[in-house]
Amino acid sequence: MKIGLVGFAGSGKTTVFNTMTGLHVAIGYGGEVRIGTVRVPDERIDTLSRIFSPKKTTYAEMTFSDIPGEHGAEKKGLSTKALQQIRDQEALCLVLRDFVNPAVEGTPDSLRDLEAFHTECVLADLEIVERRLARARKEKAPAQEIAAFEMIGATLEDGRPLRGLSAAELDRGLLRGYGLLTDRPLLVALNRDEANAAEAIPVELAARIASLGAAGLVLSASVEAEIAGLAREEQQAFLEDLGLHESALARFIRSAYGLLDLISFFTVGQDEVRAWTIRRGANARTAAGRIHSDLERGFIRADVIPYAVFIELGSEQAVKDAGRLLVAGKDYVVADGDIMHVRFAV
Ligand SMILES: Nc1nc2c(ncn2[C@@H]2O[C@H](COP(=O)(O)OP(=O)(O)OP(=O)(O)O)[C@@H](O)[C@H]2O)c(=O)[nH]1
Ligand SMILES: [Mg+2]
Repeated sequence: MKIGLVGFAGSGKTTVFNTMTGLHVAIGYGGEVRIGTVRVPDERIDTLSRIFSPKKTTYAEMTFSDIPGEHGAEKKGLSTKALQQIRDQEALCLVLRDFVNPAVEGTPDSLRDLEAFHTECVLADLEIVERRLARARKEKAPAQEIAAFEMIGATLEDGRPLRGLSAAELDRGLLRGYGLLTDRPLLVALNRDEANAAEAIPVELAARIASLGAAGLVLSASVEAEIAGLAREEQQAFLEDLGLHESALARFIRSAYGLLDLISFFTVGQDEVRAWTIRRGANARTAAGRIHSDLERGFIRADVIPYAVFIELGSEQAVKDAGRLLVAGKDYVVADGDIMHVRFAV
């Protein structure tokens, strides 16, 4: 999962990046895009790894890109370069400034900044869609395709994000390759002073986040970046002082998995215990394809043990003996925590 940290200059993107990755990138203005990968903590993987003692334990990963808020001529919208960097991401995390930054003029107004970011995304998308529509008309594309792009254009003209359209309303196959920004899943991180670190998102802002089809989360990046740099045992006490129970990364991951509707399944053995990430609702064959395309193409069946059943009975053999191994065909809908063994032939 590739997540881009975006937002206006001085909103704290680099500080959030350090909070999430535990890295110590120098904060300040501008700079290059930085990339950092973190493992998605999962106690189930810790447990499976203890049981199997594999040569290798692999957690799911999340890659953060810190994208400088570079603006084009006279600050009229994001620059072409910044837009391209944002389009490359699978999901976006908009960092909103809710603290006084002496280097940035004016008092913080996170609702205004959210609106401004959304508008920039809408305009950037509209430009692409209008160009695409003009070409489709000129080339006499199928009426259905033209109608779809007209509907997309009208949605954007209306100021609505494309992510709000259901699969029935919009065939996303048409959008592939265009990198439309308002169709990207959006997480809004309200970055504030440590005194308010545990306070909820203001009602009005929360409502706007919801109407944009996004998810919101609060953090206090500068202090949480320091905490992220401490030894694990020390972190908890500092978090509790702020009124928090979990690290910013743990909260972020939970929000992101919820927003993107992601779940994990596992593969186990003496060589490797590993977590894989898929969309909820994916079937066994699609899940097999996450592991390797050969497993998807040559899929025969999957032997599935729900994590809870495995823990209850203690070993794969005990699960088999108890007749609780699930033999899953290609259409089986994978559940969070399924331990899968894919049978395939190529
Ligand atoms: N009080 C407070 N200050 C913060 C917080 N997060 C960041 N800052 C400060 O805000 C300033 C800008 O932070 P950066 O992380 O460099 O912001 P940025 O969004 O990466 O800025 P650009 O890369 O220039 O777009 C720094 O002085 C940070 O210490 C926060 O949660 N609270
Ligand atoms: Mg920065």
